[in-house]
Formats: sequence, C-alpha cells, structure tokens
Amino acid sequence: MDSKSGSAESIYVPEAVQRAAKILVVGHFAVGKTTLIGTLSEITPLRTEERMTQAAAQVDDLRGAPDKKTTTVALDFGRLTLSDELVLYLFGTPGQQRFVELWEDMARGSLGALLLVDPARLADTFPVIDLVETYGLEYAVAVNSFDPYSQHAEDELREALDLLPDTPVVFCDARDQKSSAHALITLVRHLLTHAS
Ligand SMILES: Nc1nc2c(ncn2[C@@H]2O[C@H](COP(=O)(O)OP(=O)(O)O)[C@@H](O)[C@H]2O)c(=O)[nH]1
Ligand SMILES: [Mg+2]
Repeated sequence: MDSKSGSAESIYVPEAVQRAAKILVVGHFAVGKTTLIGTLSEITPLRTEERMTQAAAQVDDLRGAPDKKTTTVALDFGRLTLSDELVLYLFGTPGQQRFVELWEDMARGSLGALLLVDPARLADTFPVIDLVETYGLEYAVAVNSFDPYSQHAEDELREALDLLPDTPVVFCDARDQKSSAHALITLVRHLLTHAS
C-alpha cells in the first residue's frame, strides 16, 4: 500500500472502488487522533480544530500535552484507499464527554473503531471505551506511545483496560505512516473476522 503515490494528490476515488467503509478513530483528548488521520490520509484531511481558549484549558486536561494549542471541536476526516476496490473513510471523533451526542451520528454505519490509547493516561481511556461499547462498535486498541523509554507490557494493558481476549492490541506511533497503517490494518483484519 502506498497511499501517497501518484503525481498529484488523487482527490477522486478511482472508479473501480466498489466498497467504502467508515472507520472511527477515537480516543481521549491529545492522544493523537488528528495526527494519525493526517499521517494516513491521502487527501488533505478536513480538520475542525480550533484554538483553545483559556476557558477550554480548564475543561480539557492539558497535563499530557502542555503545548497543545488546538482542540478538535467536531471531527477530523480523512480517506485511505486500501485496495483497488476498498476505500476507508476515517472519522476522528473527539473523546471529550461533552461530544457524546456526536457519537450517536458518528457510530451509525461505521464498521468499527481504532481506539488510541496513551499508556501514561489510561484512566482517560475508560470513558472512551464506555462510549465505544455503548454504541456496540468493534474495536482494536492502538497504543500511541509518547514516551519512547516507557515499556508497557501488552498483558498489563489488557488487564488495566479489561479488554476481551480477542480485542487486538497494537503499538504505534501516530506520526509514522507505516506504523499507523499497521494499526489500521490490524483493526480491519479484526473487523473482517467478525463480519461473517
Ligand atoms: N511524541 C509523540 N507525540 C505525538 C504522537 N502522536 C501525536 N503526538 C503529538 O501529541 C499532540 C496531540 O496530538 P493530536 O493528534 O492533536 O491529538 P488529538 O487531540 O487526539 O487529535 C500533538 O502535539 C502531536 O504532535 C506520538 O506518537 N508521539
Ligand atoms: Mg484532534
């Protein structure tokens, strides 16, 4: 897969594409959703980021990302052609609880979710897992490791997040195309095994 190949950015979906799938990229504030979609999307992602005001800084916990200046107010949108016939539409969905109503719309018709997790802020992931489960979405966990020196064992993480044994866990760097693609493909494989 080489999504950024071609002389110019391919804006239009090739005619051969028969299937489109909607995938959500979910996770708490500042876990890397916008970064991952930007890394993977073959079109310039549509972003609805806004500069954070001091008021939002009170609401959005900045402990893990003190330099973060923008926050996703609605969603990110990107596109990735996986094969000649299958195109994925990626929707980055904010994890903040105040966006709960959005989930209702976003979850409709989506195949599943890639749940981004920062192992240093596991507690922030619980409400997001609740949302994913409330809307009955199949998901895979992508651990976006911000601290290269901290090693997190997969089984500890599974236990902490109380994951089902067949929920995939994959480690990734949202800034890296190969790594992010691997995480997404892990989700798609999981979804395919559950589709029948
Ligand atoms: N070190 C590191 N920083 C990252 C990684 N992914 C995202 N970031 C940074 O973390 C911050 C929050 O990421 P962002 O994609 O905006 O998070 P979002 O709120 O989930 O959309 C940004 O400054 C990113 O550049 C990663 O894998 N490693
Ligand atoms: Mg964002």
